[in-house]
Amino acid sequence: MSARILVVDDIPANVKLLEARLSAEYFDVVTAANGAQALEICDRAECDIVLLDVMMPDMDGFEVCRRLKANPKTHFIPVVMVTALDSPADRVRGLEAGADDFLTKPVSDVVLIARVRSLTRLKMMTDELRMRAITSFEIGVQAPEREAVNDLGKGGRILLVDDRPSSYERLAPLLAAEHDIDVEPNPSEALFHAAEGNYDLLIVSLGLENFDGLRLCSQARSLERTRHVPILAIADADNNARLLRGLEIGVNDYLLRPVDKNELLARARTQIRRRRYTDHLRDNVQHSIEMAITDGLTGLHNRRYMESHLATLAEQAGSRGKPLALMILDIDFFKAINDTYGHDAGDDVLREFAVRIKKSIRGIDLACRYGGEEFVIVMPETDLQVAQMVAERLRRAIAGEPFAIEKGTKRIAVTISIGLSTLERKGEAVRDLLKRADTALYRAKHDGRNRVVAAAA
Ligand code: GH3
Ligand code: MG
Repeated sequence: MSARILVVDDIPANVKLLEARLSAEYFDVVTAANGAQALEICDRAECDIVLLDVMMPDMDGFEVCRRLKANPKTHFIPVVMVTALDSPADRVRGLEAGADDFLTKPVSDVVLIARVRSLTRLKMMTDELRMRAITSFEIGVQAPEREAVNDLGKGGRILLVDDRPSSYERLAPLLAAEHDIDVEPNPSEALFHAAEGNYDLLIVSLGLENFDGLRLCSQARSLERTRHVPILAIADADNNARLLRGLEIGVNDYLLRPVDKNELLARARTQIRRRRYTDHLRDNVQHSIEMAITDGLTGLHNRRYMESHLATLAEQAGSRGKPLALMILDIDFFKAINDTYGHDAGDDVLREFAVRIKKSIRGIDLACRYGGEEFVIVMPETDLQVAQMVAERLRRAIAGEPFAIEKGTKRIAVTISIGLSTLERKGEAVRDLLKRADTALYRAKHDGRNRVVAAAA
């Protein structure tokens, strides 16, 4: 996993030093000698992470960072401030400007590489999500950039795992000023608590009495429900090795004791903001996946989904020696409904038809809109006899109860014809299964409609 790192510093010797260390670890390095240059490079999306000197003439690092984070095109690029200033107040200033992390000059090699690696992972993940979400932006789903730029990172749900009363009794009220905070003093309950609580941030003390805080972090990383929840570790100042280990296993950020109030709040906000942004991206991806497999009018699966899923179902049935039934349903004289009552009335009928289908099938059955007014239902573990019963029941559910149209002011009779087929042998092509159901449907139409016809074996 390699990334392109932008090193920004007005002193050439500093640039050279960082460049050499990063290159030795196979990172790709670009450099800028001032803030304006750095902004241009970021704007052209030519880097993954920025290492930013604070004290520069013209535009200082804080300002560069603020601008990067205010720009929807660049706000997701992780920024590490590299600074000789190391008071909590300086760090808070940087965090408020939106910095993701700090390195103190002189920069230790190990810490530099650990941080850059951890941010690279983060950046890769966000890029991947952004890329997948682009499709949904294109079809009109709101891009999360604007919200992300304006999110202050307050009002998050935080779980603090800390077994020292003297510590959590101080930290919890501080955090409660901006967030909803729960305290879990019992580390062996913490993972369960975290998985159940839908948190935006876990804060984990690494100095727990009888429990390895890092183990908890690593468990949280591997558990599905907590995998994406950011972790902020609180460590004792003398334990650098454990912190590095933590970063390797996926701890997102850390604080050293004694914990500075403002730094705690600023780091919590940064993590929560980032969490919301990636969540939002993830939702967009989920949404576009759903759109891609769902029919917009009826909410049933669409043809594309059915065709790929039917193949899987048929294979499963074949290999397990179970039956599989398929029916094609087609509304009778649907064109006449459109012609008489209008296209909207036709849509009402299609929607209501889908509702009745859903009511009459099992959870494991697969229903989809195959096209226009034609629907397909796939029924695993169902033989011909049962399938015929289900189809007949469905036919009656349609013919037996008129359909409401024009906002319920009118009711019209609707009937359907159904063609049925079952998997004949292991390995039979899905195409043939569909074909035989279609032929049966044709016969149902030909024989007078409003009826079920099973394909000849
Ligand atoms: P048959 O009994 O032989 O199936 O006759 P039919 O009129 O149902 O079949 P035909 O294929 O002639 O007409 C289907 C009509 O369905 C034509 C098309 O305009 C209409 N249709 C297709 N998709 C939609 C839709 O999404 N909404 C509406 N309202 N009508 C649709
Ligand atoms: Mg029809």
